[in-house]
Amino acid sequence: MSRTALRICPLCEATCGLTLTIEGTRVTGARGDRDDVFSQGFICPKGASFGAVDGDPDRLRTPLVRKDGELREATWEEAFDAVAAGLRPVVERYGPNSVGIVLGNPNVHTMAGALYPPVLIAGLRTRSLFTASTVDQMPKHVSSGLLYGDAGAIPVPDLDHTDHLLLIGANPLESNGSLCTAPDFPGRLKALKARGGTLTVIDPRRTRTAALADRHIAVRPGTDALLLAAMAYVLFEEGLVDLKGLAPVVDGVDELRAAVGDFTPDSVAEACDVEPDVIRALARELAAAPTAAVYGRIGSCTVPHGTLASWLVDVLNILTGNLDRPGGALFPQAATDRMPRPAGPGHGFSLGRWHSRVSKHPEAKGELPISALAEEIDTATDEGEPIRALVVVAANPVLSVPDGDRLDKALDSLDFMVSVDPYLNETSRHAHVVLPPPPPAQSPHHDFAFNTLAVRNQVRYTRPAVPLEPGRMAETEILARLILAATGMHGADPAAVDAMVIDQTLGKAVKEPHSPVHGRDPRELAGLLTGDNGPERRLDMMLRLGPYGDGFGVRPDGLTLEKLLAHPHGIDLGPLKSRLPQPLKTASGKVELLPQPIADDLPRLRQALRERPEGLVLVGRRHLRSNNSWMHNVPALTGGSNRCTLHIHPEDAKRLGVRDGAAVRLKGAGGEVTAPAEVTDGVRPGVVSLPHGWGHDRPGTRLSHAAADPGVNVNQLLDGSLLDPLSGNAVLNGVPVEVAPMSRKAPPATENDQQLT
Ligand SMILES: Nc1nc2c(c(=O)[nH]1)N[C@H]1C(S)=C(S)[C@@H](COP(=O)(O)OP(=O)(O)OC[C@H]3O[C@@H](n4cnc5c(=O)[nH]c(N)nc54)[C@H](O)[C@@H]3O)O[C@H]1N2
Ligand SMILES: Nc1nc2c(c(=O)[nH]1)N[C@H]1C(S)=C(S)[C@@H](COP(=O)(O)OP(=O)(O)OC[C@H]3O[C@@H](n4cnc5c(=O)[nH]c(N)nc54)[C@H](O)[C@@H]3O)O[C@H]1N2
Ligand code: SF4
Ligand SMILES: [Mo]
Repeated sequence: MSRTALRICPLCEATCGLTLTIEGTRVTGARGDRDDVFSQGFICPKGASFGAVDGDPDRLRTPLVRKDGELREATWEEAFDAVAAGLRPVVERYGPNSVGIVLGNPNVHTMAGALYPPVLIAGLRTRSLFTASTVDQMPKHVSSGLLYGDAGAIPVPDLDHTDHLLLIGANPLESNGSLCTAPDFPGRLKALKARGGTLTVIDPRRTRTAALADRHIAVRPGTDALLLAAMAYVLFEEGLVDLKGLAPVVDGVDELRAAVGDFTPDSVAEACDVEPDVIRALARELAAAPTAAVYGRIGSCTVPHGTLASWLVDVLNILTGNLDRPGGALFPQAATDRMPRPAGPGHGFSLGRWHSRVSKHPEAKGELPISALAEEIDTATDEGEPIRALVVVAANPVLSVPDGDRLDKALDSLDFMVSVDPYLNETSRHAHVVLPPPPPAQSPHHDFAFNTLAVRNQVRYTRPAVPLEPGRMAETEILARLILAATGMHGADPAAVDAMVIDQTLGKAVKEPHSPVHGRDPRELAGLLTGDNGPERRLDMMLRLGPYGDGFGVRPDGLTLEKLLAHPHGIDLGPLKSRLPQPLKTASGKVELLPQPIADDLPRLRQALRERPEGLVLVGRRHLRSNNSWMHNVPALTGGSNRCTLHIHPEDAKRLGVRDGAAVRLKGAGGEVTAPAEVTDGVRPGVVSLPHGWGHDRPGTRLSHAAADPGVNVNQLLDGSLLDPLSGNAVLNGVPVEVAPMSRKAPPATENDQQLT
């Protein structure tokens, strides 16, 4: 007998509602939930394979603990004993910074990952925090921090209402969108065109997204900041700047005009490889559109000027009056956001409050660059202790971060490492303890992070679709116990962690004059919380304190967990609305258009006007049926186009003697890899593309399918030294590489060829 259950899909940022078919405790099917208030039935091939992802036989079922050098199955009790015994002596002997925390991408796709890591970081008081953000969107956090005073205030393009979308370095037809949560992103782009809107795509590859566009600009990788600066220049020069309603909340327009004065279309054209007339047209189209949104993603962030490019994306939205208005780029308001305080000056955003020990990288948003993780472990310095123990939650940095080989060795040298991971993979194989979370069908779901980035305000919660299998532990409980073990409270009741957070949060809320619970008794409020367990009570608390909440009875028709449970397909909270000046937390209480750290970084951009790559440069790409490094073990999702091949333009292939399908050798600053060539004019000349997340051929893993077709690790071509200095974000795109055919009988090299010697 089969039944169905609802589950929000955790496999990408689109957060589609799924209807799962369940036989016994096995998920045998998944289709889009037509009644979902946000996704309305949309599903992609990854979501359709939810059952296969969930039921992967290689998922770990019990904890593993290293004994006599080998990882062996153990009980939960043994595992947490080992965690406490491994971490505490390191903290006590060498101090909190000697314990590193590494948080990977799936933390934004689990409730546990949203609710517990902040408690772990605060409890350990370590500054050695590294996350996937510094191989991803840290430049956007920094630009938002500087512009708006809040690193979390990220404007989202109003996809469903805009007349013109300028999309930079993103390929939502494969990725399904990022920092812009939108189920059926492809359908929304088609709807934009159907209502007479226009789409412009800037990408060195002619992606499936670019193929939809009215205009595709195959920019030279790494030069978007120059291109966007020149667009800002044109807006000023041609008198197209029109802040509209934003004028009273924006500071620094004149300073900005002076700062972009050098970036004329003629001066950037050669570096970007885009004609000056085209740059002018881009600026004019943006200004002329009734409404428009500029949106940049991975290709605009993971480059040497990532923060400047991210800043310029918002600058263009502001100069054309498109920030914070329907059809432009808006700040979402999620149900679990804190109750907005009244508008007014805030504390602003600081960078570099501390620095990494070895290379002195400035912190950003409390994090150090994950590219520096290996050196923080393997390099001794006069001041401070190296990292000797590591807590890794949902991360596979050996594949996802530059120079995995070095990190591989560094991890081996640690006194202690614990991984919270469902797989024994390239990273967790180094752990002394592996704590496996249950598969997604056995976990509850709410999108704390993605609802703050969604193109429509809405709220949904799904309880576990399948009960926990015997011997399993919820990931929320795993992380709560891990916090206790790491902070010297091993053995205490994990519910104490939630109770402490609830106490602190309510205690603060009753003191805030703008809170609906101002002046009330926190214990009385705690007693009103509903939910089956700590995480649910915390969700209830956040909903009730939040902008749509019932305020613990103040607004009886407001949101509570009970109300949400009564709406299993979610509750629509309406389209995005204008919110400025309320979200601003800058010291001036205004949008600070030309913040000092940005102004200080512009000379570096001016230098880039003269830079031209001599040889080929590498960019990445994503495939629809994949997700970073961890979905290559599911047979239903591999094969076909989802393969680790090197895309190379026919002209480059011909010049280098590279044949379609033949093996080519790539060499970069961090090492060499070999991959089959796919000759295609889908990449522009001068650029080659290799996807990331591959290289599943290391020993000691348990990834039977992935190991059979391992691919190669593109990040081995990088040595981790290339960073965007403001954000510490890794440069993953536009990196110089040498390419040569493997066959001996390559045509004779000419002087201009990038042959390997
Ligand atoms: N060259 C290059 N490198 C890149 C990128 C690129 O574009 N080019 N992209 C970068 C980006 S954007 C990102 S976000 C990073 C991602 O890099 P990571 O954050 O390292 O993410 P993944 O590689 O997806 O690895 C996720 C890990 O979480 C585990 N996992 C899966 N589900 C769960 C769960 O429910 N709970 C727990 N605890 N663990 C789980 C998986 O088994 C895996 O070990 O990679 C970056 N690396
Ligand atoms: N199927 C699938 N979906 C995913 C993921 C996945 O691995 N697979 N990962 C998820 C994650 S963690 C993230 S962060 C998002 C990322 O979502 P997206 O940002 O949409 O990611 P990509 O598909 O890598 O698109 C980046 C594009 O930037 C282009 N590019 C490279 N360099 C430059 C440059 O210098 N300038 C410009 N203008 N473009 C450049 C690349 O050619 C590529 O087409 O996707 C998420 N969704
Ligand atoms: S688009 Fe993303 S969230 Fe939607 S079904 Fe596919 S993987 Fe899941
Ligand atoms: Mo990402």
